[in-house]
Amino acid sequence: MQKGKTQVDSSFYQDLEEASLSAFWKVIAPLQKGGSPRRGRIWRWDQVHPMLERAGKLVGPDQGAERRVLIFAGAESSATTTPTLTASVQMVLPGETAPSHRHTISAIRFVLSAKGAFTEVEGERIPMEPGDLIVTPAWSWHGHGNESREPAVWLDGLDAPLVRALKVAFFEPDSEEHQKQEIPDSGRHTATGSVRALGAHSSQAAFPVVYPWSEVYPELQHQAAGAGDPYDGVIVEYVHPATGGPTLPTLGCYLQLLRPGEKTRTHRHTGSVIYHVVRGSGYSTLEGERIDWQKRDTFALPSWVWHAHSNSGSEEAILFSFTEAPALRTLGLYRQEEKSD
Ligand code: 1HN
Repeated sequence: MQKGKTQVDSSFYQDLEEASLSAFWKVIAPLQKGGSPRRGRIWRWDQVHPMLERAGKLVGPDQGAERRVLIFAGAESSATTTPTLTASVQMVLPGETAPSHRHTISAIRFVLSAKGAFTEVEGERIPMEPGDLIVTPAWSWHGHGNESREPAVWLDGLDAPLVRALKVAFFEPDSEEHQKQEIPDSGRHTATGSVRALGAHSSQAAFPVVYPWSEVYPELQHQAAGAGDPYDGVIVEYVHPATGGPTLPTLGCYLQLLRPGEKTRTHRHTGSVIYHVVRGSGYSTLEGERIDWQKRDTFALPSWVWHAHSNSGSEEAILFSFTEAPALRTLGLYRQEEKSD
């Protein structure tokens, strides 16, 4: 064969198509580039909150909506925030219940406001307090209720797009059969988790875990006395209490603090990240684009995008975040790069 550009007559490609075959050299270039989105996105609370209030008047979990959830819709689809993660806000009004169901999609909930509402995971009621993180592992029954006088609002985080892409999404609504099932252990079996500075990872067992704000925040403050991380400021990881590994096999959760004036260095890594501003104000630079944020805003960092964070306010800034990076680590697909600036 001649060296240089391949000469192939067009009937070859037609015949290939009819044989359900495709030529590597015709299709591979875009695949090698990866093709993930490069732009960050932000959902500002002053736009999200009025829409949630309106949804509160229009639909409810008791009127067939199953859950009153507004999904932060990213560039790829209206049901996903990044190609691998879904983030949403959910509101349960006084007296409402969101029926129990289970799915192979794992979820985490970061509570924004609640006084007496609860999530029920595997038959156990977990009361919600602002700043708490509640974990519903894959295939655990979970529903929500609110017997207080205050609306309950939280941020949901799910690995839904990842699970769907792997074609392993299973869903089961609540049933009389499930209702009748005795909970084998009448004692409390929800574990209370804690945080640690960044470290090693391993796999884990599946049971509900709650990380109370009252335990996590003091640990973050304790870490704030140290130097912090050049790329993340002061950061702690929500670790699984049984394994010391990530929050879930597919989702890692973090709480980070940027001290007034603190500006992190720029890096990038595989794994997208959803950030929620718990406290304070500042900005992040994503692929050179500045995104200003303040309390209760939520923003998404696509995979492999250069980023740095800054606290431009005079108080501490606190970001809650979650990422599919644990799944990537397990699969040997995690990588990072530091910018020499
Ligand atoms: C879901 O099951 C919940 O159980 C919340 O509260 C948000 C977003 C996408 C898919 C499933 C819930 C969700 C969700």
